[in-house]
Amino acid sequence: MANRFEQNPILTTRDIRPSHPGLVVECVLNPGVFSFENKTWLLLRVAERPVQKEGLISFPVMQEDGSLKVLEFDKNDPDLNLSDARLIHYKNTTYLTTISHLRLVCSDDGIHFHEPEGGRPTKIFGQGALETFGIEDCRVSLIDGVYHLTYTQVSENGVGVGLMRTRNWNFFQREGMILPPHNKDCSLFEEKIGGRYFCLHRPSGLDLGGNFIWIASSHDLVHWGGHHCILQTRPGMWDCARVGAGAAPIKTAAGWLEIYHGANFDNRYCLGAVLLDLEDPTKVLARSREPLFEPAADYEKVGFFGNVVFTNGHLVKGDEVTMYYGASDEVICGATLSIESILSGLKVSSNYV
Ligand code: MAN
Repeated sequence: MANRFEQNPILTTRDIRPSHPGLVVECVLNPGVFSFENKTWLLLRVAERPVQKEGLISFPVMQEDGSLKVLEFDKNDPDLNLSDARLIHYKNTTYLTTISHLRLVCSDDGIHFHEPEGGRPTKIFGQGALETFGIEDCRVSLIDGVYHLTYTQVSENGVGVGLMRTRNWNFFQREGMILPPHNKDCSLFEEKIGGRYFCLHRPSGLDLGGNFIWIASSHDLVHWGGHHCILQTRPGMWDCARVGAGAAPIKTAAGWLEIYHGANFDNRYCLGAVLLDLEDPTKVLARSREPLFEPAADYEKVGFFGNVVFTNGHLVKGDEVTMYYGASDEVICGATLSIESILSGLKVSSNYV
């Protein structure tokens, strides 16, 4: 159903220059995608850390003045837990092994990407107390002629959703945190429905509830209410541990089509589809029983955090979705999918929500 680009992976850590001397790019992943000035653009997530020294683990955190401070632990410290490549647990505190910022690259063919010419700013860093551990996984939605960037803000205060807006990719209006912790995977619908804006988002329930997809509405894209939980995890299935929205929902005659990620308890991340009612997107019409896309190629199975395919960006042209995705949390790949064939796959399992 999906055709991977022959050139995959299309971007690796070797293609990306570190943002500061002394840092190493460990992962380039999970890009937001948009069209601008007749080119395809990716807003990459670039994850970095210092060159690692023997016996130590070190990682940077951003201070409120924008400078980086490197924290360092002895790998043999009994209070240290490094069992997840993405995280450092030390006593009662959790840190990230890398710090991420967002980086712009562009392309004429959608396959070969390079830094834009002409002095345009290419790096977006975290700012302030809610982004000291970095910013991640940006969705880009074009709404009323303005690009809206919803992204994950990480700090010791928790993980939440931030919003920035830009018309020209030169000046960015930062709107701050729009959904407080624990929340991520926020994708905006690109038009109003019944006079209101809508978003999909993913709060995490503690003890009760879980990592489920919710929908909310707003009059200004900053203040959100009218919350409904629309998609839960499914016991025993590929999406039993967590689900989260991908890029902006795609408007089709049958409903809003959303490509979402789901993971099991082994942290194997696959992609599935869900169809929402056109007029009332709080109604789920259908959901994939089997994954639409799963880790199969070597670069999707082995890497910084293997067995992961994760998407938060695509372009749609007629029936074709060109989806960009992070593989193994380390490299960027592309694939094309047909909307018609996703929808006909959903028909087969349409009463299975
Ligand atoms: C989370 C996010 C993503 C990441 C996946 C897999 O859902 O932090 O950035 O790709 O985990 O590690």
